[in-house]
Amino acid sequence: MMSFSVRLTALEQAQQLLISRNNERQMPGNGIFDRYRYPVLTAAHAPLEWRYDLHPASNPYLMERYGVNGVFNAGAIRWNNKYVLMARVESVDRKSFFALAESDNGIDGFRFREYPVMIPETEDPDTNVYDMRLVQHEDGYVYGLFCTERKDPAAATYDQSAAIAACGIVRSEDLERWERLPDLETPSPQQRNVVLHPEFVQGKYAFYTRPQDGFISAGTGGGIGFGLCDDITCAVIAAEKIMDPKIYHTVYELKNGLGPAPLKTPQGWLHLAHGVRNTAAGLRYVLYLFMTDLEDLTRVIHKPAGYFMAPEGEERVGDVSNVLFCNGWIAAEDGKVFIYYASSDTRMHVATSTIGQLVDYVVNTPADGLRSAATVSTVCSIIDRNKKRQEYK
Ligand code: M1P
Repeated sequence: MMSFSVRLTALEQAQQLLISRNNERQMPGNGIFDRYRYPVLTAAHAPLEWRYDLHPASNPYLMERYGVNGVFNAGAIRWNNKYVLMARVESVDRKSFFALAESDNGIDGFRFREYPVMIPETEDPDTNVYDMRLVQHEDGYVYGLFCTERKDPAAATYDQSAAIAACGIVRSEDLERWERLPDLETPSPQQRNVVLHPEFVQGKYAFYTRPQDGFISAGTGGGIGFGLCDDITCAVIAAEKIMDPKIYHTVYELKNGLGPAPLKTPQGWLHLAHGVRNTAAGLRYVLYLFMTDLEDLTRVIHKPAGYFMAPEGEERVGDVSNVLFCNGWIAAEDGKVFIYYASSDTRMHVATSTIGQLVDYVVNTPADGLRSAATVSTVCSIIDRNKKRQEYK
């Protein structure tokens, strides 16, 4: 049995090695984005001070007292020259909470702040909170929209899993102190994946929503919705318009949901979303991109076929396997885009691209023809063009 101090030194050294490890871009990539070798945040990045009682008298075995199960689904923002992630930290007790981690270069060196984020509660306490989208709004505040989950009060006593998902809202001017606003009200019985648009639209706050009938099933909720509200301090959306619907035999056939807030480009608003399909092995979550009109935010003007990013290698395995989920990206001033995505509800990764590459991908990738024959026709036209290139060599 290692002594307390030897064990503590070993734990500290292992964590220091993990945090200071340089990340490596994986070449040659697909020309659209680059993946990196190592996750940027994992359960092992959680400070030892959160997980261990570091007093030899009360914890002579230096046991982990309150472990972290996973770190994933992080919101992202550039703040004071740092790349900042608002991570979903899931404790061993299954409760998620938020914690900020920051890095100087956005691809490695992420380190958690000393304490998790204190989120004030409404009169109806949250059982579980997760998946915050951070948005610097033109009103001057940074908003955090997240899912607040509570037990379904209508559930029978035997049913201890029925829950209600709603959109919680906090705002801050310094990322330290957070003011809780009332939860968003919409016509849908439940909401998840709600995102605040960064600009006013017709003088109102604009939200991307994801209406859903049940806690897991989107049901009659038709896809990604859009709605306006006058006052974010008691946010009510009277009408939602579905702007990106679920569609049969696509990667977003079962449900979808917007990821981070869209990025403004000269060609349109660039959106990143997740799409879900069912398989014999369970649900499969992939990421896709689309673009909406700069004037009519609900008009999709470009939408490439299929997925932009799907789970690969070790990303495929975790607490909820075969899942990629993204609710944070950062566009730097030089046009570089840092896409922070989680794999299998377990860990956080980064992929990098540029606004130029992402716009080219969205504008020039053929749309989904929705039938095998259309896919064959698209592939043949690509081959035909490539043959001509060889003839004119
Ligand atoms: O487990 C995959 C994801 O499932 C939910 O997303 P959605 O509501 O789109 O199905 C969320 O619980 C999300 O946190 C989770 O990553």
